[in-house]
Amino acid sequence: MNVHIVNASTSEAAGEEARHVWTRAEAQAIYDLSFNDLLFRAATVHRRHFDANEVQLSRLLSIKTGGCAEDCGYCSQSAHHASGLKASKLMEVERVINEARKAKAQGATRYCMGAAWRSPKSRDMESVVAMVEGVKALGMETCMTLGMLNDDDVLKLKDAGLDYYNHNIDTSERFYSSVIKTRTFQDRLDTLERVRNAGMKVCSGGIIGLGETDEDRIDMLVTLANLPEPPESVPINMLIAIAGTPLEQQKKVDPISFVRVIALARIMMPTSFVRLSAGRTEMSDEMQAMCFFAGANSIFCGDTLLTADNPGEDKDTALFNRLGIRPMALDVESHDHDDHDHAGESQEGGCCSQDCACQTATSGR
Ligand code: SAM
Ligand code: DTB
Ligand code: SF4
Repeated sequence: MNVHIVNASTSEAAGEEARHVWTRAEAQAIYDLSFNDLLFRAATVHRRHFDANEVQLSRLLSIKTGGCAEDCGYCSQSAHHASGLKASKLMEVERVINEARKAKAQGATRYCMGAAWRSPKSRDMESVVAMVEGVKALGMETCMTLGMLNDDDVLKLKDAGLDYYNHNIDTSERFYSSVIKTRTFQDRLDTLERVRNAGMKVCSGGIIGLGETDEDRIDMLVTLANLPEPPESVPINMLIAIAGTPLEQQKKVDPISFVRVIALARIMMPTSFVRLSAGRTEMSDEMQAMCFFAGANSIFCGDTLLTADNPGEDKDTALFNRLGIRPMALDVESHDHDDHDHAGESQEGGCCSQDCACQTATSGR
């Protein structure tokens, strides 16, 4: 097996360990481990960097719904598909801030605002900037997903104080054009590079269940993990098969394979938040529990994603109580996770000390 180590300049500057560059063969070998070995390894990595009993809560809002010029095969909001969704204009700034206030009261620490655009128009940027500023003033982290950005857009968002920009690569480069024809995989990477160069945090992941192979799933994670800096946030969505879209008849994802993807993401991007994103209404409590064990440590809370259903507060509270999981507080989330070295891999899943939350977490039952 070929193992390449690079000294990424940012790591050198910070005096950190050299960054590992993943090969497909290495990633595939981990993905193919016996399920128990894979989960044990992923959980061990997870505990090194995070409290394994805490999950970060993000809340989504569609600030501009439907009528999108792009043809993403999975999306209810594309004007190319007959999903029956009614298109709406950009939401008023005050309404967005009020919705964010409610989300904060329900425990969300990050507010993610999404627009069904190929890219924002310059006339929209004033409102978008006001939304970022207003939500930040509530003391929440901000995230936006507006499609492709130019240099001017990224500067405006950065100046407004935007914390994260979400822009998913969705699948492997090879499979990308089978799902989306109106833009390229490289277009996505170009926007991610602009966001990163402007100094914002990157949120980028993909969708499982588009008809891709295991190799496509692994290649998607290799691309993300090998970015000059890996995304701080990695959403893994399970396809919500929406009537009227080309993917409405896709067969359901095998839960065990889905958990394998989460585990591999955790192992390859140890300090990133791995978000168990779309598709949770179709997942059993047991499947979600396995995802959390494998290293997922963020979810979208609330009863709606952008246009599709999400489990909602009552179900998630019950799930967290069954599992003894706590919502992550904002200050914990933003601390440097490398400093809190939970169980070292050599300790084979044990924990750092008796006082650590890994030892003291109580069941919510
Ligand atoms: N228009 C922007 C863009 O494409 O970047 C932002 C919104 S878009 C809805 C954000 C992401 O949601 C997509 O990249 C995709 O990964 C995910 N998504 C959209 N529809 C989905 C579906 N039906 N099932 C699962 N994930 C979905
Ligand atoms: C992401 O990866 N998933 C979220 C967020 N980023 C923007 C969106 C999920 C959308 C699910 C389908 C819908 O609600 O329309
Ligand atoms: Fe438009 Fe985003 Fe939906 Fe693609 S995923 S059709 S870009 S809203």
